[in-house]
Amino acid sequence: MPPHQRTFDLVIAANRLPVDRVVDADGEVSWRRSPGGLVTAMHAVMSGRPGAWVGWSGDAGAAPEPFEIEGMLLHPVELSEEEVESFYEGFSNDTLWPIYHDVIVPATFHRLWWNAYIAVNERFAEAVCRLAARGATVWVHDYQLQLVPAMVRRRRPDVRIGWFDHIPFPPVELFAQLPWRREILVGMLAADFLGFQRTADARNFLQACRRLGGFQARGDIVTVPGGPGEPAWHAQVGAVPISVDSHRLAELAGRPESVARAAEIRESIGNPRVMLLGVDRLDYTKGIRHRLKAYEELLAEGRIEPPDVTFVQVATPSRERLEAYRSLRDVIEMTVGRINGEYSSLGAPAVNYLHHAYDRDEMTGLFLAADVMVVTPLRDGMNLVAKEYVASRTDLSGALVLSEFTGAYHELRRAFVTNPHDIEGLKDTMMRAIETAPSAKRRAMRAMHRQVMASDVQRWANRFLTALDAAANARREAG
Ligand code: GDG
Repeated sequence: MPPHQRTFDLVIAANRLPVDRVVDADGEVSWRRSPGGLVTAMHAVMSGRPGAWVGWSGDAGAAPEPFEIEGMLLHPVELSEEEVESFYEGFSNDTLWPIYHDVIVPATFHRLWWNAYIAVNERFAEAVCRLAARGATVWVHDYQLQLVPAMVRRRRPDVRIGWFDHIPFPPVELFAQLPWRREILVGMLAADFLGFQRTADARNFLQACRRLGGFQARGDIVTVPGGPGEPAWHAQVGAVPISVDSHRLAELAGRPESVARAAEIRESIGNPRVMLLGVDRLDYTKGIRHRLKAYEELLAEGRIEPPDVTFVQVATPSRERLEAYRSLRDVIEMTVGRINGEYSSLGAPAVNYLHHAYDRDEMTGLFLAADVMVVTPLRDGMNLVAKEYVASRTDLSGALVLSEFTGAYHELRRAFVTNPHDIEGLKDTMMRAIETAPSAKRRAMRAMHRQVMASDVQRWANRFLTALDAAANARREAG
């Protein structure tokens, strides 16, 4: 059957397809798996399950034909150049992203961006409905597609709809700033089950439903009154923290090539006694500036000295057309330049700064090479990097500095926990992570490693799908 006529029992909708289009020197087109938290997690979940994935290819203009990869149908959705600016860069990343991350930078509101958000969400919903078999499970992801549940429900009352929020759900006072707050809540509430990273996110959502939507929210169920003659709708809300493909990461970490690569990396930066590592998308939520400031002050105070202690920062390029991201890059690169000018010697930079994306093997080499992983977001839904580091440390060595403003903090309590706004505190925490006796670090890492190995991404997906089934079944029985 031609791909566009097939239907599926599981349909994923996420802003991006899990692949990037690559054109080689001969003009040959191929698809490469893209980096990013959602994709990394969902790829692991989808492998081995037949299904379809609806998403944007990453290029503006006409969408490529649907194609199959590893048994999964990928269905590209078209975004025009104008929609990339208004829907993606505008409403998603310049309105919602700041509001949902504590307004670390101010949010921008434009009514035209909102119109584009509606139009693109409709397009996603149409594609989902075309691909969903009767009674299928539809799993909608993240803040770019909050209206899709209601748009799908209107066309296809037969399907079960789950929605998962990868980023924080903001406190009601911040969410209240959105001129379209009620429409967004109504859009989401057509799902049978809405999953969040932390209990606090689920609580914030329930409060927004009560205080801003005027809906009844009792326990973890929100009731939406039906139209005339229609029954009320009940949406179930819960916390289902996402995780990583722990066993695969541990297996990769155990390969002799990974161990050899880690040794090479350390060699290439002058064999420091302590290698500190940061790996983030270059995003203002990740606290890269704060950790560099702490590191710079530790150098200035003579508490550490390169090449004995060296910092490696991977800052993966992200959202580069947005002003907030461009100016963040300038500030970070200026800081790195200043630190290196002041504290490096020939062949031994104080900060090794890498503005590239790397493949998974190289990431594993970096995780294995690092004595201290520094994860200091000001706000982060989960932070998979923290969990990836812990999963990779199969010999139970290493130390994790972890911001209390990440979702991961709620599970990895044995980390060296820090408030990144408190630079003195961050400096002390980094020093403790360097100086604590290996035996104590080992005990902490053992507890965290066990936790991450037991709660992997497959378990997360099963928990989500089970909660969705339970919610949909309860609705059916009640109706
Ligand atoms: C969002 C939420 C939530 C990064 N650089 C490279 C690369 N990565 C991979 C990491 C990790 C993922 O991307 C990043 O995930 P994070 O969770 O750290 O952050 P976001 O991208 O902001 O993700 C976040 C997540 O969704 C999942 O729900 O945890 O809170 O903001 O897997 O390893 N991967 C490769 N090369 C790179 O250069 N291969």
